[in-house]
Amino acid sequence: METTSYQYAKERYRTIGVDTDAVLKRLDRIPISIHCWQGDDVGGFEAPDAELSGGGIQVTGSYPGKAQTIEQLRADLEEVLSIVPGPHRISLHASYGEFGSEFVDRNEIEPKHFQGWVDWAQANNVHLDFNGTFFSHPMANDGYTLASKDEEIRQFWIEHAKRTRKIAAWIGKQQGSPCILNTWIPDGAKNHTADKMGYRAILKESLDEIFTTEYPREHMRDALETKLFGIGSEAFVVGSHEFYMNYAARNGVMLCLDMGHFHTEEDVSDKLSSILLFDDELLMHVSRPMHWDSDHVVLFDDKTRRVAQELVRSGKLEGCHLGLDFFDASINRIGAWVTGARSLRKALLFALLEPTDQLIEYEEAGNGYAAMALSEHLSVLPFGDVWAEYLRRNNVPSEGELIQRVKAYEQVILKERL
Ligand code: RNT
Ligand code: ZN
Repeated sequence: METTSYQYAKERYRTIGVDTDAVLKRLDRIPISIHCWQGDDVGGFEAPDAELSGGGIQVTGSYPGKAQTIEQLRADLEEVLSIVPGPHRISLHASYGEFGSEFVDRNEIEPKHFQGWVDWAQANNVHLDFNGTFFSHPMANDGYTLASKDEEIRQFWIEHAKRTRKIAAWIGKQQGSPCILNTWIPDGAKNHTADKMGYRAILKESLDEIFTTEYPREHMRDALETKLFGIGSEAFVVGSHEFYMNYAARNGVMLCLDMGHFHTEEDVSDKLSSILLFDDELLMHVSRPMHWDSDHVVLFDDKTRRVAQELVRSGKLEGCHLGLDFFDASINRIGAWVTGARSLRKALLFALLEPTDQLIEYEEAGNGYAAMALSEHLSVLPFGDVWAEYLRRNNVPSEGELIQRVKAYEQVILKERL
């Protein structure tokens, strides 16, 4: 039963020309891809003592209860899926395969190592996305992978990349939904580099080789993730934004924009219309950078709202792929996951509740003040009641129930892991 507060909110939005019921239906068809790596601090399951090393990502915090096995990670993900409203996908890293007791190196991974995940995904009514793992590996220790001048290292990672594409296509075919494969490499240097051109030429050559095999679009799609800098690659990142913008445009590959991969003063949302004018799809890594690519839990803040707004306003929301990318080990990891995923959806709802045509009309009529005043009006409409109704329809905990719900799982399940 709809609450009276929702009915009141619906009426308020109706007066500005927004149909909240239609918006809730649309919102309920937008998948958010939940990243597996928030659950175990990007550790993966290649070796019991695998450690995150090299390549500009770092997890801080030691909150108890992190998933130590695939079974635990899946249990945690199932708990998360029961708390977040709407459709979701799960984004897997190659290092999260089921390798059993044998050591399977990155250039040896095969579809069979991910059969368990495909079965699990099917049982849990989610589709999978995939990522190559080009870090936390001895072959990545000197800072270069696909752009390495060492032919053995470069070939090793090319083989990894080729296999991730094959696995992604295999996953997509089985699940009947294209598996989005994101490729991010840490390549770069701490100090200024004389041969930037040389390294970028090598990366281009590696990518050309990797992309020679074509896979059906219904099975898999490639995305390339751009970056400004990382820890240990402060002076030079081979796969910069400009590099991949050009590569993607000329080769028909999708871009992946991570919100933490730009100068902090840059407005990432402003890039979307420039990309989506020429492309119909894009992968977003929704994150919350603080001072740098810090991978904080996504919140319902200005940056997230602006990205959501631009996706909606561009008219290409449905063609874009929304992935989360953060890892906070300083708080309850389930809570981090849940709040990040719910905040992004909240931002999407907020964006969908905007009477965009009216704003454009005001702008075209030269009435800049009206556009400004309407935006301010939107900020005080009963958005929370529409969100609460969405949670109710999806049968997930309300905002007020969240703390208890996360605590209960911690007390029963996470405690056992100590
Ligand atoms: C790193 C990239 C990349 C990773 C994940 C784990 O800066 O953002 O997306 O966060 O692949
Ligand atoms: Zn990312």
